[in-house]
Amino acid sequence: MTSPLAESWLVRSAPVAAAQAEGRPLVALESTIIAHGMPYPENVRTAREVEALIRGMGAEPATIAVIGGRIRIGLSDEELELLGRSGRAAKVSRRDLPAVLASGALGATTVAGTMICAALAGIEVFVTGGIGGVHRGAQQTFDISADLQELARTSVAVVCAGAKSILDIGLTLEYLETHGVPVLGCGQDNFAAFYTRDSGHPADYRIDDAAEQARFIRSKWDLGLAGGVVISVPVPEEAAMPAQEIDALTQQALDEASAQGITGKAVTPFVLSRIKSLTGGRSLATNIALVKHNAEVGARLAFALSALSV
Ligand code: PSU
Ligand code: MN
Repeated sequence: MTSPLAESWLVRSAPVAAAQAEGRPLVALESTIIAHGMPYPENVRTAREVEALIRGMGAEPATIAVIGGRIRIGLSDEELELLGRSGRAAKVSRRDLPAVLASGALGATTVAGTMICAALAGIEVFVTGGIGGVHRGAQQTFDISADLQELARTSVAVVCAGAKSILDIGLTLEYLETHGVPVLGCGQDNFAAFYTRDSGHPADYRIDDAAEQARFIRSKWDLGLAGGVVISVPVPEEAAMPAQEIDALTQQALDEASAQGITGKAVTPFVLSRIKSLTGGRSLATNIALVKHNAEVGARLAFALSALSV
């Protein structure tokens, strides 16, 4: 149960409030992917299409952001436009949430930030593109996404296309194992690598069936084993990028980032946008396709989880 104090910082949209009152399944969506993950106007169009897809499957989408000093659960089309177009939304992870609430600034929530807000709002399933992870060279830089620590502590199921190969995927999986975060492969044995289907590393368990995924997740939480579950869904075959090409371009983008002195939370958005230019926009098409596919998997999981609750 969310405390009344926490509840006072949340504002649900009318459709989200109605869905929760009726006990219909909900799917949380992040806003950093809109504000920092994709260029305008494709970002806003994709956000709307993903919401429509979830609605079309009978679940309710809840895109999460911080606007006007409140955590907003469910956004209007105008608010999606504001986030996607303004270029001034702060990137909000666990550390940053109190800052944007206090200042009233516009905030786009990351995977970590969205997990926190979804859990506060009572939403169990969250769909995104890729999770953050342990960056290459983290042995020197200590750059490990706060998403991983959030997965360790906050009980939300995160449906994603794995993690980008801009990260050290092997170390990312090691970190998750240490913190007791299970990684489920959906549709294949291996963990997915965002633009490509196969990271070369096995997921912990392969579960294709939504009802079994739901039983897995429910048993974890029923036992009091707090923390997230990663559901890794590979990008659809026809939308995947050639692995060699993406590896080379990723290395180039990372080298440029380090040559330009780009560090900290600016690294991921910089690399994403460089890869997009270097691929002439093809990586963006891949990104859009995988998010939409994840939305379908997430909506099915939300139904399966809510079927277990009754
Ligand atoms: N990976 C993507 N697209 C994204 C992100 C990650 O493929 O837009 C965003 C997510 O919001 C994620 C954040 O939570 O980047 C991780 O940033 P960092 O590496 O700074 O923790
Ligand atoms: Mn980082």
